[in-house]
Order: sequence, then C-alpha cells, then structure tokens
Amino acid sequence: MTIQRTFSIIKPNAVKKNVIGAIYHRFESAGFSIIAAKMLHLTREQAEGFYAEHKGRPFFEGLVEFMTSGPIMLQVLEGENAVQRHRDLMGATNPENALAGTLRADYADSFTENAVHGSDSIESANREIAYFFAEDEICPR
Ligand code: YYY
Ligand code: MG
Repeated sequence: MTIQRTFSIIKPNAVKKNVIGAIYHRFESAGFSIIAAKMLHLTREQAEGFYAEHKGRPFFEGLVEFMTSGPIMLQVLEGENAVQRHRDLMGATNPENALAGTLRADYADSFTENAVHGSDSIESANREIAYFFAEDEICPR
C-alpha cells in the first residue's frame, strides 16, 4: 500500500478532440483522485524546459512544436502506486505498441501526438509537479 502522486498532461491533440472529460472519467474509474488541475497554453520556453531531458534528440523540435500548438490540461493524480499504474493506463509511448483499452490506443494520433503524458518515476513526478504547481495549488483529500 503506497499512495503516490504522479503528474499528467492531456496533450493538445486530445484537448482539441474534446476528450478532457472522458480522460478524467478514466482516471477516476481507475481509482486516481485529481488533486490539482489547470489549463495552460505552453510557451516555447516552458515546453523546452519541461522536456529538457530530450534536448538534442531528433524528435525534440517536433515535440516542442506540438506541445505549444494548443492548450493542454495539467493534473496531479494521487492513488495507490500511482506512477506505474498511470503509465499502464496510458499505454506505450508509440501508440502502435499501445495495448487495447489504454489512453494512447484510444486517443493518440501519432508517436509525437500521443495524447497524454505521465511521469516515469517518483523523482520525475516530484520534479514535474513542482515545475507547474505551487504547493498551495495542490488539494489532497
Ligand atoms: O514518457 P513518454 O511520454 O512515454 O516518452 P518519452 O520517451 O519520455 O518521450 C517524450 C515524448 O516525446 C513522447 O511522449 C512522444 C515524443 N517522442 C517522439 O515524438 N518520438 C520519439 N521517437 C520518442 C518520443
Ligand atoms: Mg517520458
């Protein structure tokens, strides 16, 4: 029994499809509580900073272009083993490899436009949450 927090983004392609509510329903049905949320249209600086670990990779420029192409929803999710369970709910990074029933299988349009982001470790979650949320914007039950 380990209650964790993880960081989630509903990316621009999914926001454009009007599936914020559908994805929130999937989070809540899977036992996550949404304990912080905001909508933002990222600046280039915010997107580059968030994805700094990927700077220099061939897909970096396209990723930043995509992530700044429209508004996104940011969430902090809390629940049992949240980091790994949220990764499982999202599915593989490349939607061609995402299992049926995962968010990426259902909502991704391409490798880059893969609908959702989720932290890959507790350390990443802590860093990513702090990148976008002040402590007083997080509302645990
Ligand atoms: O954590 P996750 O989002 O599943 O994948 P990362 O390897 O951290 O890559 C971040 C982001 O970059 C991914 O969601 C799509 C994009 N991307 C890409 O467009 N092409 C690649 N070959 C690898 C990643
Ligand atoms: Mg990642």
